[in-house]
Amino acid sequence: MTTPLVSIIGVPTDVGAGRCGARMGPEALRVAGIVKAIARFGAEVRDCGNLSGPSNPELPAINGFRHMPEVVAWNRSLHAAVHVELEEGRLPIILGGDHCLAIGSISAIACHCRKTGKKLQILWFDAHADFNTATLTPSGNIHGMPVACLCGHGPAELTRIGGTVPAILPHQIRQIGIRCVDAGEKRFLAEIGIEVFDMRYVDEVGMRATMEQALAGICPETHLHVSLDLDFLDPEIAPGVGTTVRGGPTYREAQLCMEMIADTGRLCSLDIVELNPALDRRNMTAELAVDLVESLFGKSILMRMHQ
Ligand SMILES: [Mn+2]
Repeated sequence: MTTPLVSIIGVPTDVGAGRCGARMGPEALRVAGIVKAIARFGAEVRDCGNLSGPSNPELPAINGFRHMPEVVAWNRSLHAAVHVELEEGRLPIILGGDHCLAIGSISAIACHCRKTGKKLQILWFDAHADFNTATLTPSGNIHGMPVACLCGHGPAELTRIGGTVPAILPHQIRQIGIRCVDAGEKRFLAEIGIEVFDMRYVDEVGMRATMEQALAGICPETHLHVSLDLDFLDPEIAPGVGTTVRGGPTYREAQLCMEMIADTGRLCSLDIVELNPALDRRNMTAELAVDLVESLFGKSILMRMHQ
């Protein structure tokens, strides 16, 4: 019987976002009880505290990117921190922070999978595809670009953080809950061949069938990474994010996603990003995130315990 080893890494920054506040995300998730919630299921949880890095200069875009040096600095240190935890056989949970941080976390996870011969599969829960580039994006906010960067489309400072370009291949990522994509981004996504289960699809076939397809092909060698942008959820239940989009999944649909992931027993790393406590109501979005994490861990940890 092995005890799952979980490491929590806080990354208090919003340098990739359009509005400030996500830098308070890690503390709000701790206040909502994330450490205890995971430990309850028999995991040994190590809270590594918060990484440190440059503050948010709140400047306009330069050559199509806002805060490039700061985004690079945060992602480099996150890459290193995730690498250390994976080397020790631990399951890292990244508390963001905005979604630009997925560049650092997923590039480290991809390196680890290449080294250990594991098959990386990423589930990207989001209202947005995050597949913008400097030419496509009007704002230059890098939290709208991590998927493009990970697939090798973006500035070298970001695409090369993990050493291998591209860090991941389009077939390794599946997106769920998407409902806000601009025209250029849509064309690019289709061209690249990323599998997108948008809200129209969820409406038509239901969340269970959607998740069955999103999880298809998972095997004992799979390293399953979940990147959970809290704007995936309907703003009625999750108001504490910077870029709300109406028409997201309900509480039960989101719980079903997490439970079906837990059933696979293959969850090996997790990002929880875009929580903005300045926009939240009485920490309800943080508490909802903790509820979801409980579902994500309850069952998968029980399965690991019987291995
Ligand atoms: Mn996102």
